[in-house]
Amino acid sequence: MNGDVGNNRIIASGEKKVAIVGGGLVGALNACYLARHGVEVHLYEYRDDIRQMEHVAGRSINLALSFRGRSALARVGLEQKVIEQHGIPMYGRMIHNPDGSRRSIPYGKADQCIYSVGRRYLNETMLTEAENHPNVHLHFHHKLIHSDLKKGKMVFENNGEEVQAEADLVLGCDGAYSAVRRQMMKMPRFNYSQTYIPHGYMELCIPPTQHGQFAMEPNYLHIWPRGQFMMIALPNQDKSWTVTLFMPFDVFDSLTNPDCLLDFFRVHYRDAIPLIGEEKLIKDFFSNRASSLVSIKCSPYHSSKGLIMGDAAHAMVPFYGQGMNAGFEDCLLLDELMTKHHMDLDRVLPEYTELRNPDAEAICDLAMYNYVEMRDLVNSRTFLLRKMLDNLLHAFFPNSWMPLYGMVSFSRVRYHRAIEHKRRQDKIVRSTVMALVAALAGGAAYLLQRGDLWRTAADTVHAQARQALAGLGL
Ligand code: FAD
Ligand code: EGU
Repeated sequence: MNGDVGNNRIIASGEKKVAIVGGGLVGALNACYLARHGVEVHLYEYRDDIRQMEHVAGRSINLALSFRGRSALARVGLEQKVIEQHGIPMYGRMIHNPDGSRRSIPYGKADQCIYSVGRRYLNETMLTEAENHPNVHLHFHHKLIHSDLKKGKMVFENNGEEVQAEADLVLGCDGAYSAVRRQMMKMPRFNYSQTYIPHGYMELCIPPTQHGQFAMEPNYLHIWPRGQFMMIALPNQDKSWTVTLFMPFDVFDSLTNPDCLLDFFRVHYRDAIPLIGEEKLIKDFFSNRASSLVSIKCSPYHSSKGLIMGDAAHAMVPFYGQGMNAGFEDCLLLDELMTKHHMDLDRVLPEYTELRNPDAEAICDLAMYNYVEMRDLVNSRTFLLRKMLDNLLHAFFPNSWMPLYGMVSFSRVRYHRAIEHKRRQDKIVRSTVMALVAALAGGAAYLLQRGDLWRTAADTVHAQARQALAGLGL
């Protein structure tokens, strides 16, 4: 039907029953995967069936889908459908400067891109695909309230009534505030940490123009980097833009009336005002509330009959556009291990934790690091310079030099390996520059033929080079 790998392998697995808690992005994809293993799949979702809803409240309307997420969709035959029918390619970033000037920086070679996809569309597509399998059963309005992850027992609340269920495996795909994880936290030796950052986010909208067109160049991820504040815009299928404003909660709180808000936008996001429209900006801003951003690490991800995946296991700040992509890659890994161990959960689950934990924690760290970096960025020029330097080196050494964002968004290099690779590259740049500087200083010293001057000169240049490198974020 579609050009994906989509091999319909069915592995006989007896009467095995898998319960998926949460029918969001990761839960829905997991249902597609497990359906192919021939197990009896029951997916329990707290909300209504989004396919039957007119408006869906909640988080980010669109997301950046990159290589990892695409790879995971491909294996259940959904990649082409998603990117061709509902993906808007973004070939680079478009940086908006405070003075209104713009500059684009490509992601790589001409065809390299990430896709802006609607959360709702993605979720619906995966639920429908899952439901096509006779062994998949979807249960909406089911909120997990109790669970026993040793026995595989669950209690749901369904329209005010309690419903009991039992399964051989309970997959917690219930997001950052996971009820399954809450149960795991009662286990001995379960590690957990969470961090709320001072920034919150609010989604605004740039509507289509009068002629029904995109109000900005559509095939870019638009960024307004402003140090303490930042705004990002991703294109929607209906030619509107979802704009996400990131700033500290106290700044959100300080914008108490329309005049404050407009003054703030005139200083920081002047070019966005006519795009959003003054009236709409005021209306949307004051009818919305800023949401918080949390980063969560924990381990292990499994108990005897339970496993947490996606945000439930590794919620991260969104500054790498990887939360969903990492969650989709989780599904890919589980599928690989299920195949490798013929569904033997006693082997699959511990190996899943062992393999996935270092990578999940690595991407949480990378996303947090990027947050700090974006926040402390003095201006967009620094950002630009860094990306150009990275791209330049990549152009010269395409096989060995890969910028970090490339490893993260355009490869399936394990996240923890990407960090190691980045450290090695940084070291190389540093020592190369240092060597150059030392050679220059040495040359100068030779010409001056003054040993004592050489020391001072070399030290000064060395210190300056260090500073310059630090300024570049290397
Ligand atoms: P969720 O999508 O949160 O789904 C969890 C589901 O579980 C929900 O449907 C919920 O109703 C259900 N549920 C919860 N509790 C229960 C219960 N007790 N019983 C039954 N059901 C329950 N990622 C990217 O890859 N690219 C991006 O560009 C990107 N941008 C982002 C921008 C922002 C502002 C934010 C906040 C996040 C962004 N992300 C992005 C991250 C992405 O949204 C998440 O990583 C992704 O949604 C995680 O999917 P999930 O299925 O694990 O959790
Ligand atoms: C943040 C919020 C640009 C969607 C990181 C880039 C993001 C997204 C970047 C959000 C940025 C930041 C990268 C991608 C992506 C960039 C990336 C961030 C999608 C380093 C809807 N980030 N995001 N990096 O390179 O690798 O374009 O809300 F502004 S996609 Cl913060 Cl590639």
